[in-house]
Parts: sequence; structure tokens; C-alpha cells
Amino acid sequence: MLSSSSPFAWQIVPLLLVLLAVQAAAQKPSTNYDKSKVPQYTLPDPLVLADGSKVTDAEMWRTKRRGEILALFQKHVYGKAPGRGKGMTFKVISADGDAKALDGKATRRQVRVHFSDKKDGPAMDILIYLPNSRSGPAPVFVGLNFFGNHAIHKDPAITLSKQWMPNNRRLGVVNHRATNACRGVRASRWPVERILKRGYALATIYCGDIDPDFHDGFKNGVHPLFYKKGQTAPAPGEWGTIGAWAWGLSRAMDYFETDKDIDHKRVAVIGHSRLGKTSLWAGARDERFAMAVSNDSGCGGAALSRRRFGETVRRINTSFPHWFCGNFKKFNDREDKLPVDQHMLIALIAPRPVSVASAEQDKWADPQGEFLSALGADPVYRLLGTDGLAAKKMPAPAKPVTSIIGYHLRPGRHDLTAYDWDRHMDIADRYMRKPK
Ligand code: GTR
Repeated sequence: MLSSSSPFAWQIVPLLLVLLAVQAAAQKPSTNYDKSKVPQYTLPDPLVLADGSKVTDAEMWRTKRRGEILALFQKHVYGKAPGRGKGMTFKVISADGDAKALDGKATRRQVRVHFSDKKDGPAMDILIYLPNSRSGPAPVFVGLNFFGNHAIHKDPAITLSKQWMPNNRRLGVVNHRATNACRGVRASRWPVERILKRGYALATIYCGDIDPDFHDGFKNGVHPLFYKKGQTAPAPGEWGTIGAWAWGLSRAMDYFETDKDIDHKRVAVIGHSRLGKTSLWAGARDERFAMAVSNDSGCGGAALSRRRFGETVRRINTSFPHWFCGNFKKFNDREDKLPVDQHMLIALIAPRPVSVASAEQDKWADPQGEFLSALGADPVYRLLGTDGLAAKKMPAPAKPVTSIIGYHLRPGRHDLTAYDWDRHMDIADRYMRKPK
């Protein structure tokens, strides 16, 4: 008989572990990158009310259907967020040369937003560059960044973030804190001078100021500010991290409304990847944003969930359990049961301009699914009297579609480049007008 003390039994243990691991890997659904394996699916119709009646005019969309869809996204995907909260303050932090920043081309403004009256509570820093060539209040692109405001430009006057951030030696983050080596490391994603030249201001905020991007059970970040007595985590239908990030962007909008140098009726909210999921949700829930930009936002952003191509709902909820609300996990491997799909997120932005970008090699984010989502929002844009998406088929790489739903497929990989910015600004130039 084999007893646990026999040497043979101990030799067999590693072998069994290997066999178990192999079996587990075989059971784990692999990522699908084969378009012939995309399942058959039917998208929910954005223009049919929950009671089955057809939305026939703009008025019905506005008064009935839009609210229904928003509530569904809140309940099942991103969670419900609170309002602005009590005691929020804005404080401009001055630095030398603010009026003549970037060789005199810009005015730099750094604004600390305290989310509550607790001065040691969560706060965010908005970094703003205004074009000095402006003749009146400037339209603005606002977006969250991944590694701190100091990472977007080498400008030494940008406050170095003291917040937690993901370790990254290559980008100068050591022991979860930025070092001076981190200054300007993400400049390629933020072509500030190029943006200013086209007449736009740029505003950016480190996403981790609002909620650090790791799952700590929602103890850090802004969530605890809003807990009811005895509450220790958001309920299944309440905001996760993406919900909090989008909420933070609305707080930046609260500030813009007070700054006379900013045209707050022309604010475009932009984001790349996880922050692109965020910019779409921010634009959908807060109609003060005049435009929304999704750059390579993929699953839970612009890509249709039902296609299960590249990253899936199960995969994203497993790797990033804090991003979406608790209820979203009910749809792991059950995308067909979702009462919404992501084309309806884009539809919530209608009739405001939206610019959706994919990168050709970014299969994980499902470029085709991002395009189909833009196309799926087209009937809503048309019902509201706009030109919708001027394409029926996925355009070739570097053949941008410049309609009020803008779409482009950039050759290359997952990134936010000057080319992407140019396309997004083309849509803004053409469509981001003051609402009548
Ligand atoms: C990946 C994630 C994507 C995307 C990306 C990013 O790990 O799976 O959904 O959000 O990160 O934000 O860069």
C-alpha cells in the first residue's frame, strides 16, 4: 500500500499538480480571435421601449427611452454614482511662469479639487493648459491619465503626484510612487502643443486621485465618502472604479463651469483603453460634455460584448473585479442576457459628437466590435436629425469616417497617438458646437 510517508508518494505530488494545472488550462475558455467563431447574436434595439413600443420621434427618445437605457447601464454595468457631494472646493495652485508656460504658448493652471470638506480626504489635481492665442474662452479636451499629470509633459512646473500608482521602473515609478524620472514619460500620448495649436485647451487628471486602480474592497478613493452608516463597500448596483472615474470627470466639469477662460459648453471628454471606457460612460451620464472620445476602449467600452471577441465580460470581471459594478458579474459567459449592449452606450451620447478609434493590431479590444457599436448607435443619431455614421462597413486602416459619429482604424497597436488626436480633433472642429 502507498502510505504518505513512502518516498514514492512525495514524488507523485508535483506530477499531480502539473496534471491539475494542465486540466485547468484546458477548461479555461481561450481568447477568441477568429471571426468565424463569433457567436450568433441579436442586439437589443435602442429604439424599442421596455414595454415593446417603438420609439418614433426625438421627443420619445428624450423623455422615455434615453432614461431607460441609462438606468440599465447604471444597474447592470457601471453602477449608480452619487451626486457631487457636500463641501467640495476648488483651489488654484500657482507656480512660477503659469502665464507663459510652454515657451509662452500656454497658460498653465493646476487646480486642486477637494471632494469634501475633509482637507485630508480624497482630492484630485486638474492640470490645464490654455492656448495663449485664444480670443475668448477655449474649448477643451479633458481626459484622465494613467501615471500622473507630471507624466504627460516634461514641463518641470507640473506638480509631481504623491499618489499610489502601479509600479513601473521603466516609467520611473518605484515603490508605488512617482519619481522625477517619471516626468514626461507619457508625452507621446498627450501632444499638448499640437492640441493648443488647433485652439483647444487640454485638461488632465491622474485617475488614481479619484480611485487607485487596484482592488482594495473600495476602502481608498472616493467611495467611502458616500457610504451610508455602516456601509463598507458599494452595493451590487453601485459604482465601481470606472463609475468613480467618470464621476470625477463630472467634478472637473463642475470646475470648468466656474473658470471664465474655459468654454464649458464645448468640453470633449477623452480616454484611452480603460480610461476610454470611462470617457464614454462619463459622456453618456453627464450631458454637459459636448463630445465624447473613445480611444481603443474595447470590452466594457465601445466593443460589443455579445461578440465575445478578444477580451470578454468574464475575463474583464476576473482580471479587474473592481472596474464595473457587482451586478455585471452576473453576465459572465451570459452576454446574451444583458438588457443592453455597448452600441446603446454610444447612443446615450446622441446627438452629441462621439469619436471612436480602434487600432488595427489591437485585437484584444475587438476593432470590428467597436465599429459595429458605432454603427448600432446610428439609428438613434438619425432619429435625432444628425448624419449618424457615414459608413455601413468597417473602413480600411487610415481611412477615417468623419461624421458626427466618427470612426477611424489606425494602423498599429494599442495606443493613443498624435494621429488619433488629429482625427478626434477633426470631429471636434466639425461638430463640437455650442448647443442651441
Ligand atoms: C487591459 C484590459 C483592457 C484595457 C487595457 C488598458 O489589461 O484588459 O480592457 O482596459 O488593459 O486599460 O490598457
